[in-house]
Amino acid sequence: MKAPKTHAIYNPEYECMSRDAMTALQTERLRQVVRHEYDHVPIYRARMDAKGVRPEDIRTLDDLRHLPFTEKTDLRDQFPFGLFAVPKKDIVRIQGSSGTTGKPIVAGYTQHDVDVWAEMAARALTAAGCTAEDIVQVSYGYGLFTGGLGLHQGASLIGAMTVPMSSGNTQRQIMMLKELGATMLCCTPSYAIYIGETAREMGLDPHTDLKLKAGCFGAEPWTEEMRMRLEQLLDFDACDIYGLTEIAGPGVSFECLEKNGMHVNEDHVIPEIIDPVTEEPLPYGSSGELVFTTITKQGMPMLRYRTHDICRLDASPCACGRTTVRMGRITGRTDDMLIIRGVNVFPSQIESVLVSVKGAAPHYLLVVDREHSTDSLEVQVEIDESGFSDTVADLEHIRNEIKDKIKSVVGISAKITLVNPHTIPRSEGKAKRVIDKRKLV
Ligand code: DLL
Repeated sequence: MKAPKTHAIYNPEYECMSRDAMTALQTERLRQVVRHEYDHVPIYRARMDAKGVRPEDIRTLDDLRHLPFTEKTDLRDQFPFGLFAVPKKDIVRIQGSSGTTGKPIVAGYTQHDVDVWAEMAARALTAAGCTAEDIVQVSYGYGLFTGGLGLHQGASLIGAMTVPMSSGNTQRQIMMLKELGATMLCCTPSYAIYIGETAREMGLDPHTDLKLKAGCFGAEPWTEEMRMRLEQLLDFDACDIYGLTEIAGPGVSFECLEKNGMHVNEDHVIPEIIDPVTEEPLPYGSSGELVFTTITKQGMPMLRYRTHDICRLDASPCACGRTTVRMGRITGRTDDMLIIRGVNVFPSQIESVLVSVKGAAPHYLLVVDREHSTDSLEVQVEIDESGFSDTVADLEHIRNEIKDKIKSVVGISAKITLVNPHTIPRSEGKAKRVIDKRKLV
């Protein structure tokens, strides 16, 4: 049941600021955060010194380009507390996601950071039509992943009835949607499609049996075709929402019901688009790599964090009245990170598992597919010459060890196919490690 389009705004003072006022606010906040990072985080001080940049050199937003970048590998190398800019006792929350090897990356939040993030999520939910009258079923995973807790905090701040379902157990999800009369659903878009398809298979008619009016869907790339399918399956409005652990979870940017790009919470983060090769900033409208600087975070502020997500920024006016710049859909990545069932997966993590398993060779191919709206991962791995002569029982043991380790290091189940030595094609250049057969529709 689609609700009438609303243009309610959670915090118009900031979301509808004039460009001049926003620039002044961002500049002031940027100067403070740069000074704070320089004084409290040794790697930022070292990098700024190496570039010959002092905090007082940052006077305008154009000066951002003089600051050093931050990479996911920095979070891994400084794991767990090296990037904290406040004493550990001031950190009240840890969230995390996968890093480029088995080691996770973590982000620390002060109470202020948690409150800011909750407001960002509340802004996103409000933009999708949520009010205190609503019942919000949160079907993102709860835990270190920011999806569940992020939307939960946002919905609670609005005063909506919040249902912390977490992900999984789809029939039960549907029973709760129906029995509680949830009006909003939040989960990954692929899971939402699966919920919609399962509800149909269970004989439910979303128009009469469910009360859903809208939802916030993100954490993985999706397309306009997927939106159309999802909206048709569940008979509601599906809005895109973006975020990342390193900056803040869901709510860094979000779509309003105009569905024409995601409004960036610019009073808290400054977005840039850069050319991933030259690392030079690109003007609005160009497609390139998205980079964020946080300007209100205390626990672990980030200067010029390279997301490796590719998109465009659009500063044209939006009919909703918000004046914040909008991000287009994420159209790809500049690195090899895959998102499989909402989990960030780097081929190097799988490789780190394979080298630790006796009898497995580090020659592998990841085959990613999507069956019935659910992602699947097959890891084809060569057994090494020594493993090859082994018995069937030994091969089974190798397969199980790889499967268990991948589950514990990467966090997802994979099908393991052992193949004969020298059968995975070798490449003279960059090895081709991934075949992604998923069509996003
Ligand atoms: O995925 C936070 C989140 C939770 C966002 C729930 C939206 C909803 P991470 O696990 O750190 O955080 O993964 C961040 O996921 O760099 C993108 O590559 C991808 N991503 C997140 N949102 C979107 C989106 C959460 N709307 C990484 N569209 C990011 C495309 C997205 N990709």
